[in-house]
Amino acid sequence: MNTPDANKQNAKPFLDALNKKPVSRIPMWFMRQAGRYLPEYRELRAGKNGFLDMAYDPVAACEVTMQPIRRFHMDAAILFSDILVVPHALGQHLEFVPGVGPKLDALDCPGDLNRLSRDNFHTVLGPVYETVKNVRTALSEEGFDDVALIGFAGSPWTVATYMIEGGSSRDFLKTKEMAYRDPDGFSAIIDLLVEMTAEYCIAQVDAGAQALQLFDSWVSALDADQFGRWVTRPTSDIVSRIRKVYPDIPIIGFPKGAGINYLSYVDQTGITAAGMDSSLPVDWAAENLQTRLPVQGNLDPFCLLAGGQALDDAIDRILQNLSGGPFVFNLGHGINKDTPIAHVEQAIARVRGFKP
Ligand code: 1CP
Repeated sequence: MNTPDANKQNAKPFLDALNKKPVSRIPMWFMRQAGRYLPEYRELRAGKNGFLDMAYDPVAACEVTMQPIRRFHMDAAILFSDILVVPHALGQHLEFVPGVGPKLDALDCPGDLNRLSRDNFHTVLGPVYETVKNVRTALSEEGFDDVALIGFAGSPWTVATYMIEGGSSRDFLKTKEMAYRDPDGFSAIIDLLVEMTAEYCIAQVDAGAQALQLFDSWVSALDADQFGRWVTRPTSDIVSRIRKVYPDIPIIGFPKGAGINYLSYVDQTGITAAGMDSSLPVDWAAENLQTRLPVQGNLDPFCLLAGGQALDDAIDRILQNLSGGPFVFNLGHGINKDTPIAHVEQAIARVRGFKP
């Protein structure tokens, strides 16, 4: 029905903000919004063998993606998957060990790349594309016409750290050593990730993703020169490859902890919007980033965990500085699993009730 009301319903504030259009409300979603802080997630997870099983189950993964939408009516759903499905689909052994985290069969040198193969890449990732289709159907059938679906991937540097360290790391010693000692060899790993990450993102858009986010969680480990080489350049390559196929797809870059390197990153990568971690001062971001492109962020997830007056104050500070330009409210990193639901509700009410 083409009434003015129906038109209004079809607007998606999240996509409008990324396209620098006027918004009917400040769009918001939370990184890791589907996850262990939700009782309905824990319940579904308990019936599955493990995290990967759930990520490769298009019905369960769709259900989990929809949980925070049904409960909170966030402005964007983010595909439930993980950045490590890319090395997994290249044939690297991956498991998520409860209480420990991801474990991979580490690459000790660039020559170990020959253990990997791209032959089954899209077959392994087929269930993820199926999930994307299922979520689009669910959003539409359940009347969430104003909610957009975000697809995502890890950026090459961050994914390479897991492939080389064999799991989470504090100092990324093996990865940094390889990058300094054998930059050409390390480049071969990054270049493979550039190519496959771009293909993976394009396939998610083919399946129905309406925006993409590139997670680069561990860039604070790099000096400015290495940042240019292993973060800015590969991200820019991925963005151009995606744009050749989908010139208008919004791409959010999230180089967590980039600090002053955010400036070269937003200038040189071609991303649509910058995801900001909590360490960026919002007045600096308003002046130096938001004047160039839409920004997203950056409430400290631990402030959300703590709640109370500090939470309201932090939200007001962010909104006072950033609501005047293109902006998506989010956390500065993933939500902590011990966050009370009541604090999430408090944050949403504060953002929704904000009058500039
Ligand atoms: O036991 C569980 O339920 C598993 C916990 C979990 C979840 C919920 C993992 C394991 N991954 C995920 C989902 C996930 N991961 C999403 C889903 C969408 C959402 O709701 O946001 C996304 C976008 C990610 C991305 C991801 N995975 C990143 C980048 C963002 C970030 O948090 O920095 C990284 C680094 C990972 C690796 C990862 N996945 C899981 C673990 C325990 C880790 C290691 C984290 C670390 O090294 O500290």
